[in-house]
Amino acid sequence: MKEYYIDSDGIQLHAKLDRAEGVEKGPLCILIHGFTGHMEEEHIIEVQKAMNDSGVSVLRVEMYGHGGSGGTFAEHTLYKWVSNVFSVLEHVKTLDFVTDLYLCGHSQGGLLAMMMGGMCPDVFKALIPLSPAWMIPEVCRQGSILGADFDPEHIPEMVETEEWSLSGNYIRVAQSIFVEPAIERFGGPVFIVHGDADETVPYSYAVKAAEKYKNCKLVSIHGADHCFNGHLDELYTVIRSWKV
Ligand code: FER
Repeated sequence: MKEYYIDSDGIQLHAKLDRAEGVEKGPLCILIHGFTGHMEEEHIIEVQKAMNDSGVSVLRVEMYGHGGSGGTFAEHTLYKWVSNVFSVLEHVKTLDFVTDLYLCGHSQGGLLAMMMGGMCPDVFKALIPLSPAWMIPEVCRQGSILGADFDPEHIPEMVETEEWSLSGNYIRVAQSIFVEPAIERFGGPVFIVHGDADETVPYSYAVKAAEKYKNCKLVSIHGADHCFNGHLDELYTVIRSWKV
């Protein structure tokens, strides 16, 4: 494992690269955590291990305001995360072992993967959204996120719960995002993994996304929650058996 920082317009993004053993040249999967998440979460590590064991190298990167990266949580937005991924892509160009590129993200990271797929349909060979939170733009337009309610037409300075506080700019950005056009623009293989007992992001969104993508396989993990707690072995098996 190599640990380092990737510059993203002056913000240092914390990254860890785990090469697949015995693979001189091969695919790389960029792996991104969710909202309030980081790269050492059990489900993220499980996916990294499964990918590595499948011969896929993995670059875990923590996005703006998360984990060991620069920026504050309160000031993060999906546009900042989009810029972060562009910076990661510049960095990846310097890795000479990389053949194909995959993008995998959990939850808000899964939404990000779906957005990036629409912007860079020729860059990513495949997308792997895990419990993708692609209802975030919709719920922000309606005036609620993760139990915090607000007036969607008069967005407050800050949105707060007991666990976190977030600039209203997060909401403004999210409200401007429409995921369907991004879904339409990506014709490559998409592999969605979602627990059917997820109470954070309803499983029905995975079904809806799978219907909209041209080339999507959806695997549900029965009884699994948003972070696949207690179902990590199944998550491993599902990722391990995935073939592009
Ligand atoms: C929301 C539902 C889910 C939300 C964020 C998420 C900010 C993302 C969760 C995750 O990334 O794990 O309403 O609003």
